[in-house]
Amino acid sequence: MKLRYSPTSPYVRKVTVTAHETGLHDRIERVPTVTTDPASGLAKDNPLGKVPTLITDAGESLIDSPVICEYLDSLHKGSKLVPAGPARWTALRREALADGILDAAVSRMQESRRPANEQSPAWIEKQKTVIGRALDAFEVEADRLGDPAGAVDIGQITIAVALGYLDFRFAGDDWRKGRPRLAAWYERFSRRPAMVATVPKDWT
Ligand SMILES: N[C@@H](CCC(=O)N[C@@H](CS)C(=O)NCC(=O)O)C(=O)O
Repeated sequence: MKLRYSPTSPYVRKVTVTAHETGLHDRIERVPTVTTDPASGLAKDNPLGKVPTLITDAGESLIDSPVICEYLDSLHKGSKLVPAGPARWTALRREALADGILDAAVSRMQESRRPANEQSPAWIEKQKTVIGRALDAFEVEADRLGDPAGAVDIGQITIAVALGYLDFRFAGDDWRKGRPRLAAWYERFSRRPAMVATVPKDWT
């Protein structure tokens, strides 16, 4: 398998954490990809021009981190990251909400990189509000997120990656303030080897 990636993408981190947790990391060849460079050939594998994009051993291109993570989950025999039964919907609900934090945070980041006179303060404020509401929802259920050192699911991984991205890009916002249970859960989850091995570094 080949994974087209960029080093700071949180969606790529989510896939990479999943690869570590499922024991598949060594089976994935990593292909650095600059999404804005037409010479990268990304568009041929993913017409949307986004990373992560996974090319399977059969040559099929899989796009979108939920799809790629579910594919990786289908390849191993261990405890499933996308569980069956009622737990499936809890995990997928949490994944979708945490992906929403990522979407809003990436959008805010991109907006803040536009020339100052083209930026929309209202747009940035809207993304902050969305992120705050989603974090508050996770604080409410923080005690039910599961043992951070135990069996893992895709909801937990995506929440942790989203919180890590907020630390990486918006450390000054202090998302922990007023959310002590979520902060405590994240502090423990961050110690998992898969999280430690994938801490984002600022290349840009
Ligand atoms: N929903 C997608 C989002 C992927 C995404 O937006 N990736 C960003 C990098 S953080 C990207 O490739 N952006 C390039 C572009 O939109 O042109 C996923 O979960 O994989």
